[in-house]
Amino acid sequence: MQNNEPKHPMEQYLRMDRMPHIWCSSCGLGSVVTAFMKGMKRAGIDLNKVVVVSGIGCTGRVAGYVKLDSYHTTHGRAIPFATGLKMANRDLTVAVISGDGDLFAIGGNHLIHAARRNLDLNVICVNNFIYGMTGGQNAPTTPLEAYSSTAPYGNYEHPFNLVGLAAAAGASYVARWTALHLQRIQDSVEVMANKKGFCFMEIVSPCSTVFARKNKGGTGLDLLQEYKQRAIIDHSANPTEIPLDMDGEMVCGVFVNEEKLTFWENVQKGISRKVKRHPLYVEDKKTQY
Ligand SMILES: Cc1ncc(C[n+]2csc(CCOP(=O)(O)OP(=O)(O)O)c2C)c(N)n1
Ligand code: SF4
Repeated sequence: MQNNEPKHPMEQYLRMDRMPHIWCSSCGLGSVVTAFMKGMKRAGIDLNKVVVVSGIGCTGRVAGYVKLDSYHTTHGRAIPFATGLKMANRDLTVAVISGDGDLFAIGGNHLIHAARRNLDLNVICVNNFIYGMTGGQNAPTTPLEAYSSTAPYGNYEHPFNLVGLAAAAGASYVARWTALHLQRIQDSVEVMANKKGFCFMEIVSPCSTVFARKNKGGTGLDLLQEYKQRAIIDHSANPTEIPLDMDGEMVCGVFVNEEKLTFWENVQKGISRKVKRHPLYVEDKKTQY
């Protein structure tokens, strides 16, 4: 008998046995996952060799939902975990997808050093300006004067500018989009998947349940519409000069896209200078040191 049940359009990319997911309605995370999976597919790489690593938080659930090898690691430790994976098996494409709190608060030190070393990782930070999963506490990205459950009079702290920080720390690729720039996100995922070195993408995404509610932002869709109005694309912008606040422009684009030796290439270069029979030395005919 023919089965006329409608198929989920993302069925081939998601672990359907985990559905329904736990994300709130009109949260931006679903769109981010769709764009990520489509971008990876378009990148033309073997999806059996793609691994997703997440830390803890609402964004951290991505690792559980994508139909790829994936690891849901401890809070803040997605990057060290991903580093180990990539070092142990350089054939893998390793993508870290995690929240702004996970990557820039508890995990902040790991992120800047991974960028400094130019580790071969693709890091996607979903920035919803708050700690979503734990009830809306301040994150290091919460804009000045925004309300959170730990800032009932408005936030007094200057937030990190994520793209500025990643670029200043040495990332080879740095982009920022909102969760409405779905084609742009796919393009960036495709580029990052095929690019060597530390690639970083910030995706500004609505948290309908805590950030929107505490800041009278309406639904997630209302927030997305607001972000769309505020977003401008300027690839030539200096990433260190485009912080995000509560009502100014959201400058989006690809701000850094350069070639430089990765950590592994520097290891090879160092070893080849010393001894070519070292167990870690792998002759690479394309790269002459
Ligand atoms: C060591 C440790 N400290 C604190 C927590 C509690 N905790 C869970 S998720 C989270 C923050 C999540 O925020 P973010 O990374 O921005 O993710 P979101 O939920 O907003 O996507 C915190 C502090 C934890 N799980 N482990
Ligand atoms: S709490 Fe916020 S970030 Fe978490 S699932 Fe709900 S809307 Fe999304």
